[in-house]
Amino acid sequence: MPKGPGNKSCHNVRTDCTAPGLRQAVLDNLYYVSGNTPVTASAQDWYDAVAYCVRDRMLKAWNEGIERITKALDLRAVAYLSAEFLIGPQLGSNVLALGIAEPLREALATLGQDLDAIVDGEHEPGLGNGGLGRLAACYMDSMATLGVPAIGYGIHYEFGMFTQTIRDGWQVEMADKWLRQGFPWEIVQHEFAVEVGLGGSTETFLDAGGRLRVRWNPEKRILAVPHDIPVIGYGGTFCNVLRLWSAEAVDAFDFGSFSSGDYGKAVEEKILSETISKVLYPNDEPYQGKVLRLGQQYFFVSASLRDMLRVQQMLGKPLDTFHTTFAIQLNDTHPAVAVAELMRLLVDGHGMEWERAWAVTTKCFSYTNHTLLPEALEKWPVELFGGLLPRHLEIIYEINRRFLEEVRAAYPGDEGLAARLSLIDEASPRSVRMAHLAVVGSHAVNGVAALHTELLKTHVMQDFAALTPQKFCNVTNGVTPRRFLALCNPRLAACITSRIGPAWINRFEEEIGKLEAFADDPGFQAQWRGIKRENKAALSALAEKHLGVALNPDAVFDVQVKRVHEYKRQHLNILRVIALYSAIKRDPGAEFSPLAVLFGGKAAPGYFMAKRVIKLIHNVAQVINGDPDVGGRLTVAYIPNFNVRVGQVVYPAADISQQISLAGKEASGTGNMKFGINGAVTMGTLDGANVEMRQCVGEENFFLFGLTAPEVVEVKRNGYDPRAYAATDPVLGQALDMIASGAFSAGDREIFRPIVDNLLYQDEYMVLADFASYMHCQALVMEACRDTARFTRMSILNVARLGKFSSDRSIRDYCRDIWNITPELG
Ligand code: Z2T
Repeated sequence: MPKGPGNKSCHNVRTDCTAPGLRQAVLDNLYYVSGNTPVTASAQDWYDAVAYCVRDRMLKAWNEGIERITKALDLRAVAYLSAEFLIGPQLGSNVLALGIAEPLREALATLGQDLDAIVDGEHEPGLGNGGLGRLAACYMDSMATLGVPAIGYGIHYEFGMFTQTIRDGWQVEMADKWLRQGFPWEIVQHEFAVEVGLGGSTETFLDAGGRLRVRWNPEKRILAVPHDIPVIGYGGTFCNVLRLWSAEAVDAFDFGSFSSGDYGKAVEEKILSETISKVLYPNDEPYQGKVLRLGQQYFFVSASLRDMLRVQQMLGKPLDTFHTTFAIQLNDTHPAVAVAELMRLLVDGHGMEWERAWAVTTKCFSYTNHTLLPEALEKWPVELFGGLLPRHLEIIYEINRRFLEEVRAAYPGDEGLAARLSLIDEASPRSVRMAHLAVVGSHAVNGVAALHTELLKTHVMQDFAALTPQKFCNVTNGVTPRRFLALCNPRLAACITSRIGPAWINRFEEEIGKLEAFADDPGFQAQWRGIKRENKAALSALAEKHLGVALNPDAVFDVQVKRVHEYKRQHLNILRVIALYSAIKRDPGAEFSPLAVLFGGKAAPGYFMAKRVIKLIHNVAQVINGDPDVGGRLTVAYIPNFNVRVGQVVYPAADISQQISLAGKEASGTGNMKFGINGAVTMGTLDGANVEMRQCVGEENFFLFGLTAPEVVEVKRNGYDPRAYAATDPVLGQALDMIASGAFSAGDREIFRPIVDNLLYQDEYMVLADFASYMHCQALVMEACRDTARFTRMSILNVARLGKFSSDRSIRDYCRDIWNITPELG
């Protein structure tokens, strides 16, 4: 007879946060939720039992949070619309927010379980590509911590970002079925499901008041079902919600077909409907103009706006005050169709006059731009757009007609200007410019770093900036110090707290600077180095286990982890590695302090060049790691399947952070900040937020190299010739020759020819132009690393002076400059 956990104690099994109470709760869940006892429980059962126990303790704040948004008449909430939320593993961060790590650890220990092992075993939901999706998650964390009422709206993809495996040095993608083991953090809210239309046609009719109205008759309807994930702030009292929509068939089953024996057809509709939220598009910047992608965008946007209007009506507030209830943030142009959808809902759905609807709409929306790359700006051919969203195309034409009328009134005769500003690109195929729709429909537009915003205003959007300069502002990105320091680097966190107290965790900008006082304290320095070494040993253990590569924890760890893209220049990094290798080969006896160069990141599955760069890195690693002349002094490793979870192990172990994009190409970067607050010193170009980070840490604590953004423009204007650099720099020439001659491919001269030829004959991202400067910088880094006290000081000062890069500061900026919301806490 298995003995049930019983309920003999007086602990409240759902709320008690003492060790005995938590122990009882875990046992209860194991027994009643998973159907297990400690004897039969698997690792997954333990995880679930602990997760539900933690979730229970979030529900008070969670229910209060929902009530706050749906009951308070005078409250403005943020609706953060994003096609991606890369939230990362949930258990650890929720335990941290609730402040129950110690009693929970103790409770589990009495059951023979290790909290850290359970936390580390979580499979993360990969519902984003990279920076943009992770930023949305950091902002959700900060809004909850600062007490900003918010709903994150997105898509509940069945398959998230693919799992990257490496076979013979090549990236091989595997489907990520993240829901296979269930996801204890979400609550499905069927009662708030809404129908979303697609396709069909429009018709006009006269309403009861004799007014001409338009009706959209969609060809297809899909049910959007919300899955709610609580986002609890640090301290555990304030909770917001992430509401992710999944697509279902309106009727799961066509009984007509079923009865007549066509079983296949009976379920066809269901399958087609579910396709909408089936899979995340794994392209980070260059978008793919696929109709399914537009369908995904409209699907979650429409469901979200209808959800907001439901709240507005529940509050009994009139529709023309909708903007006082919600500040709607568009995370890039992926949700920009919301501008047309809100107009449709107000005008067609509720009979509001166009002008009043437009006033409400523009007061609601604001738009964040995340890239300057022209190939990443979304443009939908009108044919495709109108096929899926006929009414929205009409509405966009009407928005454009009125907008261009204003433009022409302000700048009579300037038809070039009107053409450049138009929401429609008239070049064939005619297409809808989503960024233009977002700018015209918003009262504020922001870039994500000072340089990026400047370039937006002077280049990509200069005509809009001239027309409506007051709309444009900068909000430099930030990252959450909870996940990316307190949680992922517990040793450093404890060390910091021992000197300056724990207030830095939710007052990072105000408090972390106090660390500066210890920058030259020898005892503190030794402790600091000891922690970095332990973190490196932890990463080495992981590399040993998964890669069979031994990393020496006494080596300098030099790391580049991010999506693989030519503009991020992983190939510049590997050229540097090859040059260092050549130097060792030339003089194997010369002194060379141990260096481990680590890479990690996924390439878009269809990105030929990026995939070849991954292969090149692997081949170079194989040659260098196996060369007895090197003797382990230089090691190269590729960490597979880089994601949030892996990042949490990598950032704390880095000495040097590689942020080497061509100036003017990386909008901000956020990995740079995650490395920095964990004590890595940046080797980087004057790009994105690097510029501001360098200002904060001081130029002597930042390894700068490369052309500036204006210099890039200048060199290109004069006709950039990459071959000239290869011909005049022997180090560069030799590194390229080695690749071309097959030194890293067993004599095969073809496999890497596309990379070498591209560099020599095109080199859009000016790898060769920046190479010499990069190598010079490398020498300075090696010199600095040899001076232990100096390097440790640099590392401490990087942490102490990066307070600005907390996402709490970013959210305060949004609140003040864009949303007009006052945070309730902090
Ligand atoms: C993305 O991660 C970013 C920009 C995009 O433009 C798309 C994706 Cl998926 C459409 C990144 C930027 O590259 C990076 O510089 C920035 O830090 C990040 O967004 C967050 O703003």
